Amino acid sequence: MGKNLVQKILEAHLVQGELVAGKEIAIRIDQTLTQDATGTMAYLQFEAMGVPQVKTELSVSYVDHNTLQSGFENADDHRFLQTVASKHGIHFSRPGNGICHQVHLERFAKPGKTLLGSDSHTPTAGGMGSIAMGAGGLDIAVAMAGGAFYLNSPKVVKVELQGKLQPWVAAKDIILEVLRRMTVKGGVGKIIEYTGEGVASLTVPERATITNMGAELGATTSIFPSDENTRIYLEAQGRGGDYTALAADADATYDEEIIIDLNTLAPNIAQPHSPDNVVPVPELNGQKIPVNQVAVGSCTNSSYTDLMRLAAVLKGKTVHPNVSLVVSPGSKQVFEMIARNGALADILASGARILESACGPCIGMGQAPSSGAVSVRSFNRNFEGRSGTADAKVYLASVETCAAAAVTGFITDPRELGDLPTIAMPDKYLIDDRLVLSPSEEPDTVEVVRGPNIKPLPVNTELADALNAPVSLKVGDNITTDHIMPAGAKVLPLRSNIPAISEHVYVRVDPQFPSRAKELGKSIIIGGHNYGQGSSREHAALAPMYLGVKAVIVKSYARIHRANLINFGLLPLTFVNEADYESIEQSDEIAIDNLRGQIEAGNELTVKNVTKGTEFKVTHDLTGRQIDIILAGGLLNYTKSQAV
Ligand code: MIC
Ligand code: SF4
Repeated sequence: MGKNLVQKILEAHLVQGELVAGKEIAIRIDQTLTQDATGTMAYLQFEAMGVPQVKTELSVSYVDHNTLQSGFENADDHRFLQTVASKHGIHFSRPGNGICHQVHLERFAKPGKTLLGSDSHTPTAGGMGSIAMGAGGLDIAVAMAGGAFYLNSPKVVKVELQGKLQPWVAAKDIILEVLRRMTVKGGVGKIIEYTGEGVASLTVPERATITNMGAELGATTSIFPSDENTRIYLEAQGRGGDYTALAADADATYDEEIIIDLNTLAPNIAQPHSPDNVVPVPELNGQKIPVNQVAVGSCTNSSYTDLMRLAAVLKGKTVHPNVSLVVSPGSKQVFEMIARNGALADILASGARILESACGPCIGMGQAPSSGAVSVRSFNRNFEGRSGTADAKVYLASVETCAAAAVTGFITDPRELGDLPTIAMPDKYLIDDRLVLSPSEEPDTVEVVRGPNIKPLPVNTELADALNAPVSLKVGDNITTDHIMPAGAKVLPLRSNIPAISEHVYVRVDPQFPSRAKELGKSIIIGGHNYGQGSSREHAALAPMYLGVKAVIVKSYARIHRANLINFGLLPLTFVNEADYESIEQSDEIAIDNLRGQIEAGNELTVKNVTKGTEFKVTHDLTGRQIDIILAGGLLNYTKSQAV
């Protein structure tokens, strides 16, 4: 029987298990990437493992999130990251070089390789034909130390692209369409594989826009075949030697199938406050929705052609007086190319505000919109409050739709702008890797520099025999890690200081949460479906652990967050009967007797609601290995116990 591309690459990397959907497998990781906001923890964890040099083919440490230096913290972290990378065989991409996913695609990603990154948008490299996945920092540390990555063997969804995109309709509109159909939880446990005649008309950066935002489906990752366009892109990046052709067999089978007709696809837009709240732009066109801010950039949409298209629309025009247009090029390569060819001058002349090549406004690092503002962004997430302004209304769209809003001041169908400027991918990109530092050839002489903001990693204790704890918080469906552990300019500098950052856990949902959790000593959180969607930040598990949260009971989980809970020894439980969610209230006393015994005995546990005098069932859905990790109080304790 023919194989799909996902099966081929996973099989070539399989070190344990069988490719049966839902069953745990372990795979070899060829490449890792980290970014600064999750990287400090990942490298502290790597150091704790005592492995002198990374064992991967390539590991790169990027600085792109915490680049706003309003105090010493971020700059100190950068120094730590630079020195720790140099010592342990890791390449270091200096601040200013660009967003990890964009730079990795340009300079390092290879077809057929596995890439694990401490950032949920690592699937960007799926546009190059890599199996690229996001994970918590601890999983990256293990992979750098040569350990396998464990995951549930995914279902594979075929998305067949038929026809060709029409003028002003972009790759972004394709992924918005997939989100509209599958929703933010539709991809959990699945890998999305793109096929069909429409693939050939998409360049690698366009494919990367699609695989990048596939993270918002909750999917394990997304992937495109490696074909002639991949070869052309790699040649243009001076990396022709990295090319290999890869595709599914003609008779490959899939678990699910979706067909998208590109000929009839219209520009799409995701409305506040979820990436799947998608409508075609023409539906909003007549409403004349005034726009206050337009932001172009992020790892989703800031390639060379993206910014060239923006420049072409803006050329000779002025940004609407009510709009603040901010632009952050995805990488130094893109930034320098548009600076040298004059496109940057057209963007500047129109009145745009230019930021450095970094995540910036996407993670609330500056450029928070005004109160109640409408912000149209070429980014991938529009979760409430993520922009830094609690009541801002953030829409997500293509660069073309962003450009149309910037010049008209309203949400506008870009097809109204007239003729589409033709922008081709360059034959040769500007190649200058001087901002990527190679690791030291004399690692023993490198001293790792630690600023005062870097605090030791808190470690959990073994799981207790019984759990008796009140509910410290009850939340609903689709809770994001931005709800649990907010980011933004004020909180992000505390990423390497768990005691300090834990003061911000859940504050946007309930400002009293951190003090209440601490006062209770130990507690349980109750949640709905798709709990922990969004980012890979392990702080969303680590900081609640620090505040005494022992277990989470929800209707369903997002993949990365559930894995992070297990890694830090927090019990991830799921209601057997979803109706039991209704009967629990905040402050109810919950008890699980013979906890260790029950976990080892089977998948189902009996939980008592002592306050209500009722009982209900939950499952843990842990594999044998995960049970051992939970009993040990997390992956670090487990790894230590294995080593003895
Ligand atoms: C995000 O887009 O939410 C982030 C910030 O890049 C996160 C990582 C983090 O929180 O540091 C992600 O996507 O994993
Ligand atoms: Fe950075 Fe935004 Fe991409 Fe996250 S989604 S890596 S914050 S640009």
